[in-house]
Amino acid sequence: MEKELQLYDLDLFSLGERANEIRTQKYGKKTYFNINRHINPSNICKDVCKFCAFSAHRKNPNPYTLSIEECVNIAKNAYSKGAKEVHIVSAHNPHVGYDYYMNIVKEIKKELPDIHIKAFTAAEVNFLSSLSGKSYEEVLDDMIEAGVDSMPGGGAEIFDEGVRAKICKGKVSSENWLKIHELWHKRGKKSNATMLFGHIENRAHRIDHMLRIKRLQDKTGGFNAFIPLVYQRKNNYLNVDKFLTGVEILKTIAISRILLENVPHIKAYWVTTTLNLSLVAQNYGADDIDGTIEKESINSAAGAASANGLKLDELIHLIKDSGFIPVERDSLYNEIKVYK
Ligand code: V47
Repeated sequence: MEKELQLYDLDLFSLGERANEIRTQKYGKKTYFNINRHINPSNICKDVCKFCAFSAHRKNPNPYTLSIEECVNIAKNAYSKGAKEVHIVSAHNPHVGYDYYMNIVKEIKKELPDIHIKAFTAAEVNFLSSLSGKSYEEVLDDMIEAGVDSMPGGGAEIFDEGVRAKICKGKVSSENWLKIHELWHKRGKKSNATMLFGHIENRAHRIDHMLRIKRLQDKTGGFNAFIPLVYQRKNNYLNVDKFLTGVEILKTIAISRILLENVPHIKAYWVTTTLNLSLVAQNYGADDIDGTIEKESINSAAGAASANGLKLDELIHLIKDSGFIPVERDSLYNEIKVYK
């Protein structure tokens, strides 16, 4: 751990060089994105994560729960405009019942058998397990039967138990987050892994987080992408008065590329990294900047400029202009179209 931590002592350019070498070896100048649509079915949550501005509470006093029909219509509309993936993440709403979650997936799959459904973080799996009394295994099997194709990487936050107790007490434990992904991978399915950074954690916590992902990946090989999420500061209860510099963000992305050579992709999620910095991050190990999204509610509630997604033309043009080759991918990173 000490050795890995010392990577932060290197200057940004040396780190970037090492990370870029790995990125270039794997993908050359290609940068991946997809045409996707986020659906956040409800913002009513039984959990109280201090960093969250999305859940309905004093600072976001507009509770909502979409009907299953509304979710299906959103998916149909996105599909008609070219979306290949819906990314479904909800708050942990204890009032709608287990079947509500599964039926959203079932109904979307029934209407749109070709769309890839990336749904339910390990935090939701943990919530659905305690809501229903079912084991993690049973919930995951139900998800597969309903039509979930892959799992998003949310809910990981930061694995260090001390920090976790301060920022999201009561949410899925780090051990169980990892266990749920391991069970998912054992079913032959893929998922992503996130890390929320730039709040009260320190560099050692980030390294510890990455190494826990690396160890599980060595065992299962089931992670497609690692996504370092930059903490957004608005409208929440986490009082942070020191924020990350662009250099620290780029260093963290570069270190993740270096340490996680066994994870295929590093995603500089433009929503939290900002668009400009994610374009720069292409030179610091990142080979993916997520997608068009269309509507984003979780991070934009906390200040990110992502509420209305990003236009496809703009995304392509920005990647090209920064010297990289935009590649539209599907959710499992098969190439759909290379924009030369
Ligand atoms: O788990 C919540 C994070 C995540 C804040 O798998 C915040 O492809 C920053 O996981 N500042 C949900 N982040 C989003 C997510 C995700 C996004 C894009 C792609 C994928 C993928 C996954 O958003 C939550 C939490 O860690 N989050 N509040 C905040 N204030």
